[in-house]
Formats: sequence, structure tokens, C-alpha cells
Amino acid sequence: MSITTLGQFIIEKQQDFSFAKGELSRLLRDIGIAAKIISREVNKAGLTQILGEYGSVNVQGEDVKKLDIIGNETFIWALEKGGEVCAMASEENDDMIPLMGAYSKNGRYVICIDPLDGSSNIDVNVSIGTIFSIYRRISDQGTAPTLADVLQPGNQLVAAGYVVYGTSTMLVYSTGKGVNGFTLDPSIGEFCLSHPDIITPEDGKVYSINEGNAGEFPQGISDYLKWVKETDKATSRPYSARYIGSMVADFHRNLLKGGVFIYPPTAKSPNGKLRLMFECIPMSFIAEQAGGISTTGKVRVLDVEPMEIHQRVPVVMGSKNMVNKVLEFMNK
Ligand code: P6P
Repeated sequence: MSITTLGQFIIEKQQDFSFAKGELSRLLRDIGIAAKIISREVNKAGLTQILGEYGSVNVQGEDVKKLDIIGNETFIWALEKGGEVCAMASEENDDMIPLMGAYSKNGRYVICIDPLDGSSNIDVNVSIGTIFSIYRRISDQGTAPTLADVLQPGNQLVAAGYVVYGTSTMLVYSTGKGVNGFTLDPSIGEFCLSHPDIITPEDGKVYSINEGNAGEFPQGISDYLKWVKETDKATSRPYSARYIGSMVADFHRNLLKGGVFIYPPTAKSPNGKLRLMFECIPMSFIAEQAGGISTTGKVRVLDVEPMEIHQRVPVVMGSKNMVNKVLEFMNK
């Protein structure tokens, strides 16, 4: 049998972590369980017309919840049941969520999560995703978790990853020793290793940015976008614009094929739109672990000291040479 399931892989890699006595392994397992449940719900999404729209009562007399609420509740349930996590910060909740499971208070980890990023794309059947970060708690085991537990910079991460609910459901994560991708095989209900040791190409042909905001971009970004569209076969231009409006899907494509993802400051979002804790830090960790770069344009994203849970930062992330080319224009 040539498959390696997520569970088998986690156990095989457990010896990479002297400090972990299995807790991180169990935590990654819990994330996998939540992802499988959300994958089932996402794949049913098109049927809400039959099952009833959000806010309505469906034929079974149940309240129909928005999928991102279902996603959030699923992770809270899985992490409380697992007992390894004492607190969670979620893109869906204003404040930190102390977990109330029987063993949560002794949990040694905290999670920051966007349970369903890009959820506005669900009703048009575009890929969406879950993005998560795992930190060790700072407060003592057995005590009430604090905001400081969840407001940690990316350079303190224990692990991070994402799930992309697309043509197939994939879980991609790193514990700081490279990036590995697992594809869900619904016939056995297991994530199976499909993309071992992902390395992102140093160069690519794709740039991802919402050019609808072009009138508000900083000059350096405008100059880069002018350059990238000029024809010059010697520097393989013009490149291709690919932007789905779902970060996980745009990021995943660029991670595998090469590319640069840019969300710069705009008049509407002077610090960019994407959230540091729930989108930029975890995706930057994956990008760097795969050999890429991720910056706010000024500093490495993983070195940004978070000031508040829903803080936003600009981001330029992906293939090393492409990010450096954008920085060249930004720093002119
Ligand atoms: P815009 C989805 O709402 C999201 O947070 C990311 O998944 C996505 O990359 C970005 O916003 C899209 O934002 O302003 O281009 O529609």
C-alpha cells in the first residue's frame, strides 16, 4: 500500500519534536477532523437552495447557518473535544475565545484561525479555504488564557497551514521543517500525502492582485504593474494575471506553480485588507518554509509585532525573485 495518511505522517514526523509528547500530533489530527467535516458541508453548499438559505428554517425544521459560522463552530467543537488548545482567535469573533472543553485549561497551544476564508465565493462555486496558525501558550497551564497568548508574532509559530476546498480538498501545513500537502480521499475519509516537500519556484509567470484598486495603489506597485505588462521576451514578459478573490486558492496555485500575491494599501484599506493573524502570518510561514518570501513591503511579515487581533497589513508574498522585483519598484 503506497499511501501515507495524515495520521501516519504526523506520527512518523513526531520524533522531529522532542518537546512534543504527542499533543501537537493530536492537535493536527483534530484540525484534520474539522477540515473533513467542513469539506462535507462545503460540498453540500450548492444544495442550500433545497436545504434552505441562511437564516431560514430548512425542511428538517433546523436553522440554516452560514457556512463560515458552521466552520467556526466546527473548529471550536473539534479543538474543545481534543483538549490540546486553551484558546482560539477567529476571524469570525471580535475577541479571543477561551475554550471550555473538559481539558482545555491545560491545553499547551493556542490557535488563530480563519475558518472559511473567501466565503463570499461559496455561492458561485469558487474554491475557498481554512487558514490556521498554532502557537505555544505563554500563560501557565491550568490558568485562564490571556490575549498575549494569541497575539504572538509569526516568528513564534509552532505550525501553520491551510485547507483548500476546491476541485479536491487539500490540507497543506508546516511545522517548520518544510511544507507537505495532503489530498482528501473521500472514499476512505483520509487526507493522503500527495505533495511531499513542496518547494515554491523561485520565479513564476503569474501575478495576483485586485487591479480594480489600481487607482489607489502606492506608486511603486503601479510602476511594477506597468513593468510586468510590458513585452520583453528576454525577461518573459508579459506575465499572466490570475486573481480569484479567494486568498487560499490564489496562494495555493502560486505556491505550486510560482507567482506573486500582492494586497497593497488602498485608500479604503490603508493597511491593506488582509488580516495579519488569520491570513498573512500563516500563509507567510508556508511561503517561507517552501523557499519563498513574504513582506509587508517594509518588513518580514513574520516579524510584525501584533497589536490587536484583527490588525491588517499589506502583503507581497510568493516566489523569491518575483517578490524582490516588486520590492525593487516599491523601494525606488
Ligand atoms: P478583494 C476574501 O474576502 C479575502 O479575505 C481573501 O480571501 C481574498 O484574497 C481577498 O479578501 C479579496 O479581496 O478586495 O480583492 O475582493
